[in-house]
Amino acid sequence: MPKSLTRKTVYLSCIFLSLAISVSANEEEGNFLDASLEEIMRIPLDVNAVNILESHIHKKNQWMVGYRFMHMGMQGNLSDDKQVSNADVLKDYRVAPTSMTMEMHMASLMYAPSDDVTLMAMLPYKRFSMEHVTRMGGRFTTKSEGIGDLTLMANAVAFRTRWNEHVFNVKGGLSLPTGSINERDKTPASDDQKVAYAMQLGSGTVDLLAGLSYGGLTNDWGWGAQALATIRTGKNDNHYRLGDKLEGSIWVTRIWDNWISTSIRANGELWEDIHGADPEFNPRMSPSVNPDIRGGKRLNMLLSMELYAPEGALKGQHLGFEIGLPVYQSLDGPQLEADWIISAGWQWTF
Ligand SMILES: [Cu+2]
Repeated sequence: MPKSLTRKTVYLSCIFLSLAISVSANEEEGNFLDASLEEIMRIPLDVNAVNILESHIHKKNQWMVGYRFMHMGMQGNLSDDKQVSNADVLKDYRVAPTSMTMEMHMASLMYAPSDDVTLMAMLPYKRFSMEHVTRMGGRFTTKSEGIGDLTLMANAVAFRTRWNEHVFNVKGGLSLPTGSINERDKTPASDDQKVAYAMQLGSGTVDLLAGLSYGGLTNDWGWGAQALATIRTGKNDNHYRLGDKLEGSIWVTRIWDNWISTSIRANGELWEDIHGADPEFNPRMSPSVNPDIRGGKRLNMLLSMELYAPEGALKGQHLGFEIGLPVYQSLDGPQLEADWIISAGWQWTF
């Protein structure tokens, strides 16, 4: 036999063998032809699902439950892209925020009534801690924690290729004001002081969400882009409305095997100042309660890894890890600047 023919025979036997294995593995499901083809094509619609939650879709009648933990550290103040010292902040304000941590536990639930529509609900539990220094040199910390705003969203496929090598979807939804906007804590000025805008757990308003995602996929690579806008409506019970927000991401994923992928992602965020003001705040007390200097923009670079259980008892489970650093920020300030962000998540699709 010529060499090339031998090679072809070997290839063909390999393909046949793997087909046979996947067919026998999927025998119970009855739908073995679809399932085995799918495995060959490896159509992980949710290849980056843990780290970019809103972008993916599910197959008809699939459910997904998920949990994600996020931690963001902020230290020092920026005004535009320039650092501002505490002493400089204290020339204009009686209190300067010096650092802040934000932790979020996010529960998510997804269901696809059809191959073209995926519904999702997300509920965060947030915990904030902010350190301050006063003009007199005193230091104090304020904290808040609790349930944030409930998000309901639908992803609708606008365009897809047969094997989902390219999927383009549009999304819309609502954020409902289930999070408190009346969080309070002890400060040197009062035993019962409302905490800053950024430490309140919700927006207090009904917010509209609208966005687009595109995802592309081969056996070894994934890539995609997403844009998501948050449009706030009306004013909340405390007479203000948080600024509208626009977020965008682009990413490239290397699929190393059917159980592991790694990604690099650029994520841009743009958010406006607060409209109106909570009358309880004196905006000259601290920049964190001055509604006119809360806007900003930021570009983050993030590295992530996702692990999948393609079969066995853990089939359908995902784990994801992501670490990110801001590479550019420009803030209406003085405003605390982000230093780093990490997250870890789990998902189970069934
Ligand atoms: Cu999902």
